[in-house]
Amino acid sequence: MRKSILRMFSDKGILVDPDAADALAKVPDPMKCAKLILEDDANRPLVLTRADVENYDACIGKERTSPKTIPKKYSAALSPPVPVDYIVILKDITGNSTCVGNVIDFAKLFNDRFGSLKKILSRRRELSGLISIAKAKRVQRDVRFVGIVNDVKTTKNGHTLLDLEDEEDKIQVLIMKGSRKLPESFVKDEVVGVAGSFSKDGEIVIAKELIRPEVPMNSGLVQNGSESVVAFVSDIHVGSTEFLNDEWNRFIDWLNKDPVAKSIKYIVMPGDLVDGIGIYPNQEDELLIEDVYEQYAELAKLIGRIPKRIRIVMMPGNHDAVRLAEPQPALPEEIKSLFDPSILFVGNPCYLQIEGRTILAYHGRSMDDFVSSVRNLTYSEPGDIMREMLRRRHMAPIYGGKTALAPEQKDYLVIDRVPEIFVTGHVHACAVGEYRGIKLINASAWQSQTAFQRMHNQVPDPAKVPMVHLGTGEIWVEDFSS
Ligand code: D5M
Ligand code: FE
Ligand code: ZN
Repeated sequence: MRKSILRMFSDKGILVDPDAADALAKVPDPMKCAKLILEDDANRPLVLTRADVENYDACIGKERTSPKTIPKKYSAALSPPVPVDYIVILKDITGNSTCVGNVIDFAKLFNDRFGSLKKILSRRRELSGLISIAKAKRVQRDVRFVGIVNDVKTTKNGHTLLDLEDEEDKIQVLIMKGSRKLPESFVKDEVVGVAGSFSKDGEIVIAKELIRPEVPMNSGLVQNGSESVVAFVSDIHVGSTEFLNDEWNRFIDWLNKDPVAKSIKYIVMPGDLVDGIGIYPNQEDELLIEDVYEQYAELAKLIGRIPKRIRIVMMPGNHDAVRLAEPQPALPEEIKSLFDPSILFVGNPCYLQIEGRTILAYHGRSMDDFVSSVRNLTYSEPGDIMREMLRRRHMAPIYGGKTALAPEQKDYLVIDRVPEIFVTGHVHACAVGEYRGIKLINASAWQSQTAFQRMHNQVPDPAKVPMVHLGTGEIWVEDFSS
């Protein structure tokens, strides 16, 4: 048994650490566990470790996705042929925040980010045999290492110079101008892998390859028999004078009457549910409802007309009544209590599984920082920005920009699982696309252009609803703008 399992790994070019072999032998169903690991192309390791084995809940007998273990509140039997109808929260800061008291310790956050992304990078063949920066400096040969970007400079000759750092040392890496295969745009605090060789004086490393954590190539959703549709409704901004009441009502009427809408079983709302108060200077001039509780009460009223068959997932954004620093926990009890108890409140970002599909939902505040740091990224093409997040396996790498980050001990903005659907809001655009098999969605808005957006020449694309069929992966947009 042990031998045949080890052979399964070696056939795929994966080495098995002895500790991992022991762990595998001890799981309730070693063969099933091995198959699970081998099928998980997204996370295929170069060397299988004990941690890899223990990472799979199904291996260690903790099946989170089994319908039996799902809290009743979020599960409801559907008539056949769809066997189950449920939502599972896979990862969320809510209830797990460790930012307490006044100890502000960003070191733990960045160590966790570095560790998680290094783990992803260490599975890349281009980085096999990677060593620490300190060791690289000692060996002075062709080296491979991982670092977090401390600074990015352009030299007077137009080359790029990166200051990289790991847990114990720092190094400078030179990327020659025009070198093909090497990415050009780096942002502060992203984690990259380098393969390169030392300069003659042994001071800096000339990069031959720069490796991003990246998401694996895959060909998209495999059909799963679900007949449900999930709709994405972002940036409602209730309370704003620019809230699009008529368009909203048109959408709700459609949900109630149109036969096409019958298959919608879930609505995910990725933040900016209300306009809030004191979010930007002179916001009062653009508020119809000046009390934040009344804004949520009005939202509850608007949502009350959504057909009861639809499960709603609500996430906060930068206009909502929770801490601004990300990851943001779910809305507090006093606000939840204004809503129907069937609504599921989650944090920002949040990994969800709906009918077996992994969905990563993030409001998207960091898109402001991506647009100001990376050439060629614009507010009108959020899909491009989301692709940059996936390449870096991080939703908000840049520290010190507009996106406030909370000093949690774990970095919840790392994209450690490969989602099947990735949805954002914030930029009030409507975009659907795909990157390496992952559906990308920016879920429009229900607010027309604000004075601020007018000033910055930002043109929203409101009152659109992107939808995904969970069974087939088909994706389309319903337009309620006129
Ligand atoms: O953000 C809606 C859109 O407006 C989003 O594209 C960012 C832009 N926006 C809003 N406020 C600012 C500031 N202060 N700086 C830069 N860009 C901004 P929302 O979160 O709905 O206000
Ligand atoms: Fe918004
Ligand atoms: Zn926003």
